[in-house]
Amino acid sequence: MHLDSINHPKLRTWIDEMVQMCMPDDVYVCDGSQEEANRLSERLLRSGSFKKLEKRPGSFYAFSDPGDVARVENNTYICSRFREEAGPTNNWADPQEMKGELMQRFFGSMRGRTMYVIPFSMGPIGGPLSHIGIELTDSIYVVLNMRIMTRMGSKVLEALGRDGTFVKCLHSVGYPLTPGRHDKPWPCDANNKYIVHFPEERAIWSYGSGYGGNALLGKKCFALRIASVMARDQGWLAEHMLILGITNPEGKKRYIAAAFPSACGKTNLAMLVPTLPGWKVETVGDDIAWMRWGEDGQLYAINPEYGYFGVAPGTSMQSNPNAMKTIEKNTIFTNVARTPDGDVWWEGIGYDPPEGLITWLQEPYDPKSGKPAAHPNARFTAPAKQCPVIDPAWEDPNGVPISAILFGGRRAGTVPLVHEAMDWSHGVFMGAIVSSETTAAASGAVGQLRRDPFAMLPFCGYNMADYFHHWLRMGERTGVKHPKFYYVNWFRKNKEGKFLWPGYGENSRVLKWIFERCEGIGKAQESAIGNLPAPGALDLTGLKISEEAMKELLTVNAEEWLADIPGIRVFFNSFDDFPEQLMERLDWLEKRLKT
Ligand code: OXD
Ligand code: MN
Repeated sequence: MHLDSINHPKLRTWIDEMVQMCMPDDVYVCDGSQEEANRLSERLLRSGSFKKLEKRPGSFYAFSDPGDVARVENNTYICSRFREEAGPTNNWADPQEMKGELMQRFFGSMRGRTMYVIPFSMGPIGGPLSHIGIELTDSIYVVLNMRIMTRMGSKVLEALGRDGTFVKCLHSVGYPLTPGRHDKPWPCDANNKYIVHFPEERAIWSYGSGYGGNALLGKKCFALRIASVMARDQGWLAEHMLILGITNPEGKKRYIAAAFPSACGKTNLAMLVPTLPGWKVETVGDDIAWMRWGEDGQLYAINPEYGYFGVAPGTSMQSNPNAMKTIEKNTIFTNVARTPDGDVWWEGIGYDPPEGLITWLQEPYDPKSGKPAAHPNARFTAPAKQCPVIDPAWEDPNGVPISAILFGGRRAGTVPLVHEAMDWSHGVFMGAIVSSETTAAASGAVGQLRRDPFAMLPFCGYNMADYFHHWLRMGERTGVKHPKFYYVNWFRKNKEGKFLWPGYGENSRVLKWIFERCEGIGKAQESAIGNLPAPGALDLTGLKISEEAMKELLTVNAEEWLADIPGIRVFFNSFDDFPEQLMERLDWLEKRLKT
């Protein structure tokens, strides 16, 4: 569509200003149609940025520059007016200074390219919990991914009207086609990436990267970093949580939200296939939840996204058959390996690499090289509605009522399989002490404990002390029905380093106990850290697991917990104005562990 199709004066002025700065050859407003997507995919096929996947209808293969493969936390900034507003866990820069620096980068950055205007809605268009963003980008790959990940196009402009509010999202790969310079399959400015948020202005400027969360600005940048600030200001919650529906054999349904750090199996849990007969799990979302109190006093959540941007390696018919079925068609694969007959492959897909495999670096695969065929952060971008177990209410604009909130991380020791908080503030405390051992997929030493409160450490757009206060305040609202809080750990190991719990579909046994606790029928026993399943309360029918392993999984080892306390205290003390209530909860916990 032509730029003149925009009849929102403020939006038009902003686009005009950005055009002046970025100097694209052309401006195009995306209508979101299939015809448009076909046309743009054709262009990427012709330029060599996309390859067609003959084995998967409507699907494409893309590979990135080796210097642009993941989110870049070191280059991510929260440019609030004052440093204290960003807090000790975020990179901060003065907004004016950062704008000045960025303007130089963006100046002429779109020369020789088209600027695409992407109107998108996070959440069902026009819904009471939804918000609109406009992304300006010079990347067709971004347009096509945004079309899967968000509701995008003309309908959003209609909903915006002449004066609706929107989040300003500016993105450039930073590779202008100046005279004599040829385009690349994956243009970027790998050494000069900036992922910058201006929370007061509700604006995002992203430069230099074309990958995932750096470039698809609706996801981490808007739906978490900017939205967390909007949520604090407006009295709701923007969280790094999956949402699932669970139905018991009698047909009673409840919804659960769950926060886990990256690489802890959120997509697998959201699409879980229960091993318990008669139980059913359905998916509302796998990464982000926006929640607010409903008029009936229940906490309601929507998934603001429209697709999944999932990690491919490790996804198989064993680990996540529903994800495998979701990505059979209309999917963009990035940095996986490809087969000569037009399919994809990755480590952990569940079968051997076929002959003639090409790695994500576009080299013939050599299993002896020790180098993986797919990048560990290779991704699929797939429409949510293709998930075979998508929840019937996943597009309900009012959201689904949340009965329980789970936190979890990867801990080889200390943390039992499941424990329950005593009340809301204890639940907030549980969220605040979330920690996870780093995996080989992330940079840094393997097995090191990283504190990742609410799994929001890289995604909170303001001071996390203030974020904890916000959560506590939300629970103080009168006339509301608090969901229950749980801390789970699927990753506990025995002395030989073997996982004690089988995980995946067997996690339905833990979900069943949580469900029954919400119904008021599940039995629990109190421990120093919270409520554990009472003996026999966890349904282990048909599961081969030793009594010893179960005992270990449900043990609270006071010594191990006490060893964790100093680290938590240091973390809490790193904030000014840390909530007294959570500090007292830590003292409470320490005292109980010592008696
Ligand atoms: C993600 C992440 O991509 O959390 O969802 O890193
Ligand atoms: Mn995530």
